[in-house]
Amino acid sequence: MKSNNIFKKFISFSLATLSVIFISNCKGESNQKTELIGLNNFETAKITQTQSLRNLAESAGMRMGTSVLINPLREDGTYREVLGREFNNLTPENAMKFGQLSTARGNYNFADADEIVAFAQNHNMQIHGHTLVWHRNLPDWFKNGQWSRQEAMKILREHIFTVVRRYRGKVTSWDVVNEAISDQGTLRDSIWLQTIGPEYIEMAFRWAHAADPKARLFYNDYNAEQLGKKSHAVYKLVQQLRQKDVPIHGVGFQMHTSIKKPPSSKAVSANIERLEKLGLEVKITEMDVKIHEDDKPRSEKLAAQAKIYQNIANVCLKAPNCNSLTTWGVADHWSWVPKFFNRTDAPLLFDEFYQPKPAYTALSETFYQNK
Ligand code: 9MR
Repeated sequence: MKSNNIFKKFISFSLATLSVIFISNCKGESNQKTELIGLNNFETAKITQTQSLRNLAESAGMRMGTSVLINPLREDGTYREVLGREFNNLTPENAMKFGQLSTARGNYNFADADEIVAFAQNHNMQIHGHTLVWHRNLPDWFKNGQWSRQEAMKILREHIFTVVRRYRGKVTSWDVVNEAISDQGTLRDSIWLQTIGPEYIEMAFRWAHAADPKARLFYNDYNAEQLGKKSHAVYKLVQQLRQKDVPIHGVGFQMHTSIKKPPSSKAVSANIERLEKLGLEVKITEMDVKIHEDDKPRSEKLAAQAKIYQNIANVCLKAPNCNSLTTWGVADHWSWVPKFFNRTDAPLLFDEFYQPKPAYTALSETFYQNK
C-alpha cells in the first residue's frame, strides 16, 4: 500500500544485495536467488511474488509505464518480453498521433495502434492514449490546407471522436492536449491556435469526454514539472479549465530530464500539491534522464541517473494524486534522445542488451520499500 511502510522491516539485507536479485531474475536465473542472498523462506517468498517492476510498483500503489514503438514490438522478441514483464501501463509513443493515423481527410489507418492495444490487453496493461491535439506530427493534408475556423473545428472534432470512440473502454486515459504552452509561458502559436483560437483546448476536452465519458483526460507538457514561468502558465490554464467545468482530470509531467539539471524534488512536490488542490491527478508521462552532458565515469553517471529516477518515484509515491510513472521507451537503443540530439546517450532503465541498469534497481528498491 502507498505510504504504508510496514514491509520495511523485511529489508534486513542490503540494497546492493537486492539489486542482485532483480538483475539475476532479469537474466532468467531466478532459481539462484535464495543461495545468492541467504534469505529465509518468508522473505524469499515475498520477493518472488513481487519481482518485476510492474508488480513492485503495483504493491506500492503505483503503475509503471513505458512508451511503446511499433517496430520493435513487431520485430524484437526480447523487447516484447521485457515490455510484458516489467510494465503495466503502455503509451503508444507515436502510433496514435494524428499524423501517423490519417493519410487523407477522413481516412484512418489504425493497424499499428490496434496492434499496440491488443498487446496491452493480452498483457493486462492499461493504455494511456497519446495524443489527440499537438502542434507536431500532423498529417500533411491538414498542415498544408487552408481552413476556416468552422472547418478546423470540424476536423478536430471528427478526429477526436474517431480515435476516442474506437478505443472507448480500452484506453483508460488520454493526453488530450499536448504542449500547448510555450517555453515563455504563453499559449503556443500553433495551427490550432491560429485556426480555432484559444478555445480549441476546452473544445478538445469536451469532445474527448463526449466520445468516452469514462476516460481520464490529461493536459501534458514538458519543462513544467517544477515551479517557474511555464508551470505557472500550465497551472493557470488548468485552473481556468476547472473553473469552466471543462472535463479535465489531470496533468502529465513529461519529465525529460538530465543528470546535469536534476529536477528538484521539493519543487516537483509543490507543483503536484497545488494541482491536487484543484482536484487534479498528476502522471509522470515521459520520463528519461540524459547522461551525455557529463564527463564523469559512466558508473557515476548511471548512479546519478538512478538517483533521479528514485527521487521522482519517491515524490510520486508521497503524493496522493500521483499514481503512475512512465518512461519514454523501454531500452536505451530505442530512445528518441540520441536521434533528436544527434549524440549517444543512455536515458532509460534498460541498456541496449535489455539488461537492467542501476536506475531499474533503484526504482525496484523504492517500490519495494513503499509496499
Ligand atoms: O519519441 C517520439 C519520437 O519518436 C517522434 O519522432 C516525435 C515526433 O512525433 O515525438 C517523440 O515523442 C515526443 C512526445 O510525443 C511528446 N513529448 C516529447 C516527446 C519527445 O520529443
